[in-house]
Amino acid sequence: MSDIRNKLSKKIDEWRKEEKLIMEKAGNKELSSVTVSQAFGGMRGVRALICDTSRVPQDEGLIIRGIHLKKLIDNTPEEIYFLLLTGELPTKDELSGFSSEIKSRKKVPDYVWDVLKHMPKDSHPMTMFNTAILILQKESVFQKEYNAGIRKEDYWKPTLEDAINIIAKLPAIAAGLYRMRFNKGEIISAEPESDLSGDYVHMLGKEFETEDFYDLMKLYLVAHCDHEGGNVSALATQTINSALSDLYYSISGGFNGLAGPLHGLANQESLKWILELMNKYGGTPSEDQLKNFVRETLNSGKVIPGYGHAVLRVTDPRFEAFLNFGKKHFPEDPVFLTVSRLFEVVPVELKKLDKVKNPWPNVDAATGSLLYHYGLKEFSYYTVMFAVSRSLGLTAQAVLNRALLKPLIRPKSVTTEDIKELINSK
Ligand code: NMX
Ligand code: MLT
Repeated sequence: MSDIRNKLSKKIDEWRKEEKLIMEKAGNKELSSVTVSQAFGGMRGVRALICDTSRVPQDEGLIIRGIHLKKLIDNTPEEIYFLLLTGELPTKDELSGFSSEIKSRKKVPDYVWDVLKHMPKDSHPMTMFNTAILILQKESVFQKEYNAGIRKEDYWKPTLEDAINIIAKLPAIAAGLYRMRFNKGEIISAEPESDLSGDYVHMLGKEFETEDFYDLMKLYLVAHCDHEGGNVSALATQTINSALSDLYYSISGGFNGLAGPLHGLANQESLKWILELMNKYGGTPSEDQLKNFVRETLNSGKVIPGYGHAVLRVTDPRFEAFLNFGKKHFPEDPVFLTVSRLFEVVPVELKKLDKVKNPWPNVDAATGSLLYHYGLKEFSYYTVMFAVSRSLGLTAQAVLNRALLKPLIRPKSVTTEDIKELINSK
């Protein structure tokens, strides 16, 4: 048994005991009540899920296993994954064992490339990515062991195997489909000894192999890794997973949600919108031009992509991390400069609309400008990178849910008639 399995095994025993005690002492305590407007309104603010990998206080932003993202931006995705899974950053030895294991599982079966090659040439990169994950489903260790009759207490073990296999393969799939979809030439093979960030950069293409782009990739993979349990992709993933569908089914389903413009696709939409703005005014727009464009967008009934949030009520610390990266490396880049200036203008305009609960930027407002700067200009690809990172959190959440023997997710719905009766009954 390698370190992570031993470590998790011990921790899971403790977590199970802790949960039993909690259920005995507080099983009947109320966490949340639900109003009619919450039921009609996307369950916003209803506290009805347990997620221990991370939490998102509305005035602080992402906290991973008790550590604020701000303190983790120099860590590697491998360290963050260990942290998400076990609740602790790895020691040097633990990291070396865990990283070697990931490295040994990188190989993507040829049948994945065969299918991707036959997809329509204009398929969205997220469609290609999710298809690749779904095709890999036949590799699921969980499914094989479930069919062989594994005990429920042990479900987390093959789920962890699926999780590590997925994490190890996704950079190669993501980079390969980038080259395929955007005619960049042959697919580049993984380098056995490279870490996740380095290998992803290497497989995207020679033009990206610089120290600065490596640093951006590392930050990108860390900052998008998890955002508690209630966001669309996390909720969808865990709901699918709760039916004992394996992780391949679960995360490809969750990522179909990430591919929506109100969720992860907002990074594509944000850069597209910024380029339209720059195109309209022929370069870096003035403050008045920015205001006009924001107002025009709002007046036409569209949202400002990259702004607002269902939980946060402050500037997203992930946005701040990316903004600081741009300020350090290329403050005068015209697209990045436009992003920085929009940060001064958009919140002021959104505050004027009383209905917007959070006028501040979220993670998706700056990332596109950074990738664009380094020549990764195909913005329909950006959500794939978000998904590679988010697979860390989603798979870790699933391992924990299996470990804690979480049941089927099945809330109760009511009809509009039921609500009308509520009115009549006062
Ligand atoms: N631009 C214009 N209107 C907005 C914006 C925005 N950026 N954000 C919220 N609103 C509107 C929203 O559409 C709603 O209008 P209506 O009642 O007419 O439907 C109203 O303000 C109230 O919405 P909120 O309660 O503030 O936000 P909610 O929790 O419903 O939605 C988002 C959260 C993130 C979906 C919303 O802020 C939004 O659409 N933002 C733009 C898209 C985006 O950046 N998504 C990425 C989120 C992060 N991620 O990576 O997933
Ligand atoms: C996320 O990273 O998942 C987004 O910020 C959306 C959310 O948390 O609701």
